[in-house]
Amino acid sequence: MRLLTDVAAIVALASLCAAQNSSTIPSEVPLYGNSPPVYPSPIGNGTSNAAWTSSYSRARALVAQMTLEEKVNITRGYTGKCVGNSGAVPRLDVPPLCFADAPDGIRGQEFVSAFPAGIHVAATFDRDLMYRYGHALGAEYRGKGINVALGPVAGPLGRVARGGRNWEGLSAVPYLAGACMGAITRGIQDTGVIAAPKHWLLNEQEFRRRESDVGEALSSNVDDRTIHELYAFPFANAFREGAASAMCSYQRANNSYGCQNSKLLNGILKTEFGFEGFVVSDWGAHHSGVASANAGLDMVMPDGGYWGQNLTEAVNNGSVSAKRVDDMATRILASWYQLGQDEEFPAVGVYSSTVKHEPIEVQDDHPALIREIGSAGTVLVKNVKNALPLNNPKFLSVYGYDATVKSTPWQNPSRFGGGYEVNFGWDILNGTMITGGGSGSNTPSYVISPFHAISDRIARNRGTIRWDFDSENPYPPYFNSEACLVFVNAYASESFDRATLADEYSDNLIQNVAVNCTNTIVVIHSAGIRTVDTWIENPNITAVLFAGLPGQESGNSLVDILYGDVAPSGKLPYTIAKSESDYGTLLNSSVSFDYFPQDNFTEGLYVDYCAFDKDGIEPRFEFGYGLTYTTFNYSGLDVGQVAANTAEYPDPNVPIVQGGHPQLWDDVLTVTVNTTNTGNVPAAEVAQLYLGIPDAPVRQLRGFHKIYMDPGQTATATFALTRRDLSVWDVVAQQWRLQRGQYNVWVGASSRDLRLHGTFEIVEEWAKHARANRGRTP
Ligand SMILES: *[C@@H]1O[C@H](CO)[C@@H](O)[C@H](O)[C@H]1NC(C)=O
Ligand SMILES: *[C@@H]1O[C@H](CO)[C@@H](O)[C@H](O)[C@H]1NC(C)=O
Ligand SMILES: *[C@@H]1O[C@H](CO)[C@@H](O)[C@H](O)[C@H]1NC(C)=O
Ligand SMILES: *[C@@H]1O[C@H](CO)[C@@H](O)[C@H](O)[C@H]1NC(C)=O
Ligand SMILES: *[C@@H]1O[C@H](CO)[C@@H](O)[C@H](O)[C@H]1NC(C)=O
Ligand SMILES: *[C@@H]1O[C@H](CO)[C@@H](O)[C@H](O)[C@H]1NC(C)=O
Ligand SMILES: *[C@@H]1O[C@H](CO)[C@@H](O)[C@H](O)[C@H]1NC(C)=O
Ligand SMILES: *[C@@H]1O[C@H](CO)[C@@H](O)[C@H](O)[C@H]1NC(C)=O
Ligand SMILES: *[C@@H]1O[C@H](CO)[C@@H](O)[C@H](O)[C@H]1NC(C)=O
Ligand SMILES: *[C@@H]1O[C@H](CO)[C@@H](O)[C@H](O)[C@H]1NC(C)=O
Ligand SMILES: *[C@@H]1O[C@H](CO)[C@@H](O)[C@H](O)[C@H]1NC(C)=O
Ligand SMILES: CC(=O)N[C@H]1CO[C@H](CO)[C@@H](O)[C@@H]1O
Repeated sequence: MRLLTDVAAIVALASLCAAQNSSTIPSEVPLYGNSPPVYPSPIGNGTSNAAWTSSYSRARALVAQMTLEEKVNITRGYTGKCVGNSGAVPRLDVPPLCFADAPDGIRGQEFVSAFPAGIHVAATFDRDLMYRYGHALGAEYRGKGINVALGPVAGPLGRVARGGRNWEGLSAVPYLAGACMGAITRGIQDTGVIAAPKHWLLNEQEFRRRESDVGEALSSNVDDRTIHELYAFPFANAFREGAASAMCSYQRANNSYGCQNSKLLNGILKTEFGFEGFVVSDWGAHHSGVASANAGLDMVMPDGGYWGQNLTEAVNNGSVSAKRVDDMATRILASWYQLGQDEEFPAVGVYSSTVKHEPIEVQDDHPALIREIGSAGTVLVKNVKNALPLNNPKFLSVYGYDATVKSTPWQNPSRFGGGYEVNFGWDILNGTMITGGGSGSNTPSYVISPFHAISDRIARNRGTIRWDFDSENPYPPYFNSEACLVFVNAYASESFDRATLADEYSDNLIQNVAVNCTNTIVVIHSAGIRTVDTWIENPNITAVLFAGLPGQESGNSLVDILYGDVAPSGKLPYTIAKSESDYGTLLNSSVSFDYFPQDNFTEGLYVDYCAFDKDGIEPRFEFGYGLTYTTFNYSGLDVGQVAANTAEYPDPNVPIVQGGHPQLWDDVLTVTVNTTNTGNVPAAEVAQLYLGIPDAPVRQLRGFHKIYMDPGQTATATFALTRRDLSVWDVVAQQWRLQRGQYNVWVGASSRDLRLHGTFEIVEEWAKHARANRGRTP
């Protein structure tokens, strides 16, 4: 059989008997990009490690007993209790698997926690908190009998400043996003729950992300190097940590839909990354039967899509091989065994809120962790006149719609952050924001609002608090008040991109308070970038906190910082520009209204601070920036050397395992630096390492180390750099390549606050020998 190209598959929309021939594409269809065919689909073999080998042999034994109908049955979804329910094989005691949202807490259930959103976790720059976050989330999923947690998210990465789902993801900087993806995945899976990193791949905006009556979904057209060094990069960490599932995406890539793109699924995911788990479609992202099966999709959700009985027929008539369906079933069951879900996995405890049921409480001690992450991810960007920490205040004024829980956020009982088209943002009716909207929102069992937590502190001190949540121009001012706290937010949701990075109502509110209050402290809960230039230089605005999307302990996390019980240690996971236009073509989503909208990622590797560095644009607050209540000194940069015998490419004779070539993860260079707390309060610093790789952006984050230090204490930050961290993707060799030549190393407190500089060189063997000989004294 001639294998169809992916483009043909898309154009012959959604038909299982899809075009077998690219000549069926109507000549008027504009072809901007063509996704290279990669067939056949690799057969999972469990060779990554002993655990997978055992899971595969058990899965194969079970699949061998199944009829074709039974195998096909477990590759599809059914309506049931969960957001997704896979088909079962009752005859062999294979249960349905329960799939649920969201990446920051189970949505729509009672007695669950609302965790901080992904972008907030990234802002902690703390690998230990990332792991504990994943572990706590996983424990809640497991407690509710949910087999597959739909997350974590590295797609969107955050290419588009106004992207509606950037907050579900981690950071537009692939190294930081990768560290989070790895730690969260390991945390989730250590509880026996399958993680499904999403959305694979190039899902960077909401506008035209899906097909509709105005045309097909947009096509993300991205070059091979950028795919590897930017968009696939953080996913590799999740696969390296054993992620047993992956969710393919809605949009197209080079005109081929994400869930039938053989280059992305068969090629990069299952061949290069050696993925042993199963690929599940995003909900309704199925566009063809034969094409998606052959391109590497293993399970369709939430129903049968173009599979079901059709897939059985396609096997019977040879359009899809029996081996491919065996592989789908084997991958699904091997993942189930791999996470130990065949033994003592709790029964599904997911219920509709309108049905009386036994409560299943899974919150455990997670509120303390949520509170800790909430403050650790809060970023202090301005602090003058010793505004913060507050010094045991007796009188505070609190302003703004975002200070308190208001109205009925449970209008839609399944999500606090609002859903899809609803603007739960700055509107004065909506109250404080702890997460964003859509499927990535969560359902807190309670919310500690900023006003609630501040009131508690004031009450303990027999003080006074005054408030006005509703006015854009609060009046009168309280001249006895020691500080005026203004709360605003910047909302985003799945299904639409943001219309602005800063709304006028909130900016007016802040300025109106500042007119009459010389100690105005601004707190912004934002689902991503929020510009501040209208008022940031106003001298009456003495402190500004980016409080992110902190989850249910929002107020407690905040007062820990305001009152100085915890010194701020969060760093911005994105760059805040002075003006929205500074983001250039990466401000907005694609605005193409074509039937086949095209989005050419012509900026390549230059997103976020790399774009600002390249174009010489001074940001307001750069990636990695964040103040605290003390100061740090950097000294003693020690840049080691890459071992003399380190080859340019990983050894081709070493087999690929899940996560890619294993040598990519070898530490090849260790850099250390000393940091000293030179101020008066204990605090944590995030030492950041930026690398200048030859023939790459001038500086890229390739290490961070968060260390807590008492006043006067010196600590050593250590950065272990892997082969991948030092490599570029060689599009000709189709392999990661260590560059030859001089590398620059900067260590500092942000992507622009670079305190120390060093270099090292990787030279050709022959050159190195020549040099060594020259240097030798006879
Ligand atoms: C095989 O079966 C599928 C599913 O019914 C159908 O769409 C396709 O046209 C068939 N192909 C052939 C060559 O008969
Ligand atoms: C496929 O294309 C070739 C020419 O490129 C044509 O001869 C053949 O008939 C086509 N087959 C189908 C099934 O359309
Ligand atoms: C995308 O790139 C293709 C190929 O270079 C070009 O023909 C097309 O005009 C570009 N589309 C847009 C919307 O820029
Ligand atoms: C898209 O096309 C570009 C240019 O030919 C290529 O480098 C890249 O690998 C392709 N990606 C996919 C997913 O097909
Ligand atoms: C397919 O799965 C459904 C849903 O779990 C189940 O009711 C049905 O019995 C399964 N069919 C077969 C053939 O096992
Ligand atoms: C197992 O699959 C991986 C990924 O496709 C492949 O690289 C490897 O060669 C396979 N190993 C064996 C023994 O077939
Ligand atoms: C099978 O294919 C037909 C025709 O393409 C489609 O209408 C149907 O939804 C498909 N799915 C199932 C489960 O039958
Ligand atoms: C500031 O205070 C003065 C009175 O002292 C009042 O007239 C004015 O309206 C106030 N401005 C705002 C914005 O509240
Ligand atoms: C700062 O506050 C003082 C006192 O209310 C006021 O006179 C001044 O105009 C304010 N400055 C700004 C820039 O709002
Ligand atoms: C961004 O989109 C808005 C409409 O949503 C449009 O008015 C504006 O011109 C766009 N800006 C850029 C830089 O494309
Ligand atoms: C770094 O700090 C440690 C511990 O204080 C100290 O022993 C070491 O000499 C310092 N290294 C440099 C290079 O300053
Ligand atoms: C629950 C609630 O009050 N929701 C409101 C949030 O704001 C939008 C307007 O932007 C209103 O339509 C909702 O009713």
